[in-house]
Amino acid sequence: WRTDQFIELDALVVGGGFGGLYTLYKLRQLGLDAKIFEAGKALGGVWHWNRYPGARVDSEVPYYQFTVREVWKDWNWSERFPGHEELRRYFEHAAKTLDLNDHIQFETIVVECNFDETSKRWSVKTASGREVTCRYLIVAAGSSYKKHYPEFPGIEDYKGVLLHSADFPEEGHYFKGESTAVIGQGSTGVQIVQEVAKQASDLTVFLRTPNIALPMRQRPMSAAEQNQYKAIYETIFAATRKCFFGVPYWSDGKALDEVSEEERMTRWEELWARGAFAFNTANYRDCMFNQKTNDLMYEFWRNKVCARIKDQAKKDLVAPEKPPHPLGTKRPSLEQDYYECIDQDNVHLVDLKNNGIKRFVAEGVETEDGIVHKFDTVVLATGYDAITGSFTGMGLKDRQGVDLRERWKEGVKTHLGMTAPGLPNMFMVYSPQAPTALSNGTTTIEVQGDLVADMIKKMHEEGIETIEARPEAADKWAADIQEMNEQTLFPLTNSWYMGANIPGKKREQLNYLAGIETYERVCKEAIESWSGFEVTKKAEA
Ligand code: NA7
Repeated sequence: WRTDQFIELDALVVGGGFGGLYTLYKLRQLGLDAKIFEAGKALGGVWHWNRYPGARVDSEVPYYQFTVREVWKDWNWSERFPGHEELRRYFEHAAKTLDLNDHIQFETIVVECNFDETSKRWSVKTASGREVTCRYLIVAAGSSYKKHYPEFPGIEDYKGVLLHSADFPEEGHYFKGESTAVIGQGSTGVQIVQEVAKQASDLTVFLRTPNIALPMRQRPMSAAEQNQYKAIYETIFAATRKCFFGVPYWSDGKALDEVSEEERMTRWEELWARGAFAFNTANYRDCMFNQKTNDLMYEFWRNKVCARIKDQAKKDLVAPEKPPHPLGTKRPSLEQDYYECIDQDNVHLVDLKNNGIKRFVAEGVETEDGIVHKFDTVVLATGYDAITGSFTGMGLKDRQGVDLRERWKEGVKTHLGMTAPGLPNMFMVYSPQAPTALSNGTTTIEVQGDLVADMIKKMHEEGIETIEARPEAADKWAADIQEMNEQTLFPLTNSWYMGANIPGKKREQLNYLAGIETYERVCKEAIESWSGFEVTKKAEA
């Protein structure tokens, strides 16, 4: 099928990251002729594109992997939080084990998708002019694909090396002895600082909002340790679907004011020592709802962090007395020695809130105080048009020929975070209005991949030709999410969870907020009776 010939598929999956590969596996298990189109040269999705030093996953072993037995039984990770090279090797292992390699076409970018009313099939065009048709179109193009390049004046005049974190040269970049800048301190910027501070002669961090980073507690993992736990992997994986965040961390169900200060401090020390996202996901049940509870968490965090920084000015910037935003309403990074790196003499902070970037010049960056900071290399860790950018950037047209980008301009509309009005037989995985960024990625992906396969199987069993989200169901799904959001502290923060990191993008909660277990249950119930769907049977077509 890798020829220039016109081909007809049962299903086309767009994207070769975790979401695409898992869905391909599920659809091929149903006996469908399913294929992947992937923009990159290899599998991995974000792990294919993100090659900056220190790029690693923030979900710990064993949660961030396929739960398919054939894949995990012979695979062991080297660290609790695996790095990007190891993740890419893992994708090769998974695709080989599941025998999927012959069904993936790389360097193939989808630029337009139209639904043909006569054949009831999608017609998909690629950047190279290729066209395929498919009965089912599955978009698994990722939450962090469309890079955000802020419009800094004069950036084209800069003569040094300019890199976006998701666009590093394959051979890497040698920072040793260089004068380097990093703009942005989201999860990516925090990871980069920890590596580059140890290599560059000097590193300047342009900081707009400090990251309320949590302790990672990285450690090596032996095969013996993992093999021992494999006996209960199936139980562990089942548990990931039964909890809110897709990892088995549970709040003890109490609100903060139901416990004594002593009990609280004991619990917080324990969560802190555990590392990963334990501190914000296994905390008191009101931590994302109650400002006072969240403020106390921040105070605990700040005391821990300040004890690790000697330089008072730096302390004031990365751990200010007043919280920059409620803890957890922006994606916290996980860090090992970030604050020690920030404290190094060769690391300098520029506080963009008081001294913004005026423009780029040939030698580097000029700040508003008139100082020109000279750099060999500038790294943009400025993030993505997250969660929706990949879905609205592939020329996906609805039945009226209107692009999804237009349709979602005034707000995202999906039913169950997987289907959308006007887009029959189109399914989304790792998508807007699903638990996507607020859950362990692979848990969300497997739940959605299973649900997509269930929907298609049910369609076959019931002789259904098309299913399509009803507009009123999509309105309700969106309204329910925004209503839930209003109960939380999320709206107080301009985060990419809220679509608020991209100028001009509609500000709204982009994630389903009731947790993975509820999400799966609600979706299953709706699919069972096709609630919220327009269903067309073959005979009627
Ligand atoms: P993020 O989390 O969007 O972080 C981007 C960072 O870049 C953040 O600190 C921003 O500051 C900063 N930024 C963005 N635009 C500008 C401008 N114009 N000037 C200065 N600073 C700017 O992206 P990441 O790549 O770190 O993380 C993406 C997610 O991918 C990650 O959480 C994982 O889930 C996977 P701000 O906070 O807006 O003040």
